[in-house]
Amino acid sequence: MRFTSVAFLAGLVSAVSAHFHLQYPGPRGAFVESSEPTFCDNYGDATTNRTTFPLNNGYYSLNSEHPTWTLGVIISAVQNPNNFANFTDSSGKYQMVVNYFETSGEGSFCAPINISAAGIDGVKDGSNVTVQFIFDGGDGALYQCADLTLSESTTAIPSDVSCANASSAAVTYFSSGVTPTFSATATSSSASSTSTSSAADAKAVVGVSGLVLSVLGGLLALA
Ligand SMILES: *[C@@H]1O[C@H](CO)[C@@H](O)[C@H](O)[C@H]1NC(C)=O
Ligand SMILES: *[C@@H]1O[C@H](CO)[C@@H](O)[C@H](O)[C@H]1NC(C)=O
Ligand SMILES: *[C@@H]1O[C@H](CO)[C@@H](O)[C@H](O)[C@H]1NC(C)=O
Ligand SMILES: *[C@@H]1O[C@H](CO)[C@@H](O)[C@H](O)[C@H]1NC(C)=O
Ligand SMILES: *[C@@H]1O[C@H](CO)[C@@H](O)[C@H](O)[C@H]1NC(C)=O
Ligand SMILES: [Cu+2]
Repeated sequence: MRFTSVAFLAGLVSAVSAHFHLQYPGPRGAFVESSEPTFCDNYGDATTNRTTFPLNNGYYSLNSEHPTWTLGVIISAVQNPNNFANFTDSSGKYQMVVNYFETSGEGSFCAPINISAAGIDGVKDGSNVTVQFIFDGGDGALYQCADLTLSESTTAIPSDVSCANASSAAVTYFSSGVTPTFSATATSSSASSTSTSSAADAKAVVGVSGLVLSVLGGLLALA
């Protein structure tokens, strides 16, 4: 139907400029859309205004501006992680604290995160850690970071933070350790702005592939 194809094209066009915003825990600095394809939204260094965040029963909240998206969360126990390698273990694997999953729906998304369950070295009550959210809504991998101090005794999510899902779409997790093939359409023009966050590092996180097909498939399914 003509209507369907117009909606489909509109989806593709809006995907070009839309991204995601981490709401809670708060990111390192104000959201900069053009920098989101780079390490930590191009905030290279850890902040000192860390969020006290639950070790066991936390929630994270984000806003998706894409209709279909993939998310994973990696963690570093380095005091000032300023490059992707600081989020890997001694064998070079990314330390996942939320395994990659796919879902759909624009707007708020708020889900549990149990940081201790990941069993990462050096991650315990009182640890300073950084979590990096890796999101792909069809225009390439996007990154936002939050610097935390973990606590066993803090509440799951502050009462003044909204925790709601805009959509009731099902979440499909990839198997543990599996990295999805992300869209390769991201611009990496700003990747050289910090020497510690090269495009090569970013590709190492998301894998190298031109498979926009799975994203197109998702959009088609929605249309
Ligand atoms: C930390 O401070 C920076 C700079 O003022 C601010 O942009 C950021 O939102 C703060 N982060 C948190 C989690 O409060
Ligand atoms: C955690 O980070 C804060 C602020 O950056 C720092 O003052 C504190 O000493 C750190 N704590 C530990 C256990 O490293
Ligand atoms: C963090 O990364 C830097 C740069 O690669 C490296 O020199 C440093 O040893 C890393 N820190 C830790 C604790 O792994
Ligand atoms: C979080 O994980 C820890 C360690 O696996 C477990 O003991 C605890 O019950 C979990 N907490 C929640 C709220 O799921
Ligand atoms: C949002 O959806 C996720 C995934 O289904 C779920 O784990 C989470 O509990 C939901 N959040 C709320 C606030 O219901
Ligand atoms: Cu986008």
